[in-house]
Amino acid sequence: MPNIAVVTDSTAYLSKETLDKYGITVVPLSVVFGEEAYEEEVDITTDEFYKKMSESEELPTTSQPVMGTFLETFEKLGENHDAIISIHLSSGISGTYSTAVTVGETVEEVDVHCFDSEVSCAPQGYYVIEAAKMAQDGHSVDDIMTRLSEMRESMRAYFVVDNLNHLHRGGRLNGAQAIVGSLLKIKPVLHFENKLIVPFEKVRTAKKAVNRVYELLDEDAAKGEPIRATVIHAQRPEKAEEIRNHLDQKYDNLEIDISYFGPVIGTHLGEGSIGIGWYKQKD
Ligand code: MYR
Repeated sequence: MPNIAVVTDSTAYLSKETLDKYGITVVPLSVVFGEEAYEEEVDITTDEFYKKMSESEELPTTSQPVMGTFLETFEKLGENHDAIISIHLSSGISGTYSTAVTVGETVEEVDVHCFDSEVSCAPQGYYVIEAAKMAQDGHSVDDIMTRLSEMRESMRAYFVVDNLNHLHRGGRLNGAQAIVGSLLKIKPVLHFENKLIVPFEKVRTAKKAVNRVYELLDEDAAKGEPIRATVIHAQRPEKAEEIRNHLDQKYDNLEIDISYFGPVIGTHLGEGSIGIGWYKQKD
């Protein structure tokens, strides 16, 4: 039975309980306030981060893990594993994946297989959990990588931000440059296309935007297949709970989680953002 280690980065925002249960290793990204860098959820909690951001005159920035962190992680895991699967946030919004690939190629002790989730947050976490479960069950690297690609076919993530300035300022909003002025006054539904964040549809109010995401979920959920969904929020637990209750009452083929936008992603989306992600589970 192969002994495969699963690595991800902190933007999957997996709970300690999940990390311990599946033996997942996390490489943290950081938020930077002025001269001070904080590894997210190591040096700064999500609550502390949003408080600090709201009080800070200068908005924070983010940084990906340095090569040395990946090297140390891969080499250590290589001591007692046959292979490593390293799953990261979309390569279109961060250099994390490509750093993992570069470092993975230099490590001699162990084969490193990197997977670009083409998304982030809890949807990325779903890939990580699936890979870790399969590794525990003794599946091969090939089987796991094939399943991750299959999951990507049905993975969806839509999100709505309270204020587009964060995304715009951080340079992570694509396909909207020409209309950004007018976009800043409305609430577009955003999603990933070819690894980049682009407006999916322009909607005038946050309520209409969330309703539009319900319609999109409806198209998939109506097929009756088992779906795992997550409501992701940036300091809006009540709203997330309301959406979860709504979805829970409407469908019986949906397993719904609540998750959050932690410091690094919160830097780029801002407080108040809400997202819904889902994928088709194995029958
Ligand atoms: C870095 O500095 O390398 C990190 C950059 C992170 C950019 C995050 C942009 C927003 C991502 C939204 C994800 C929503 C998933 C449902």
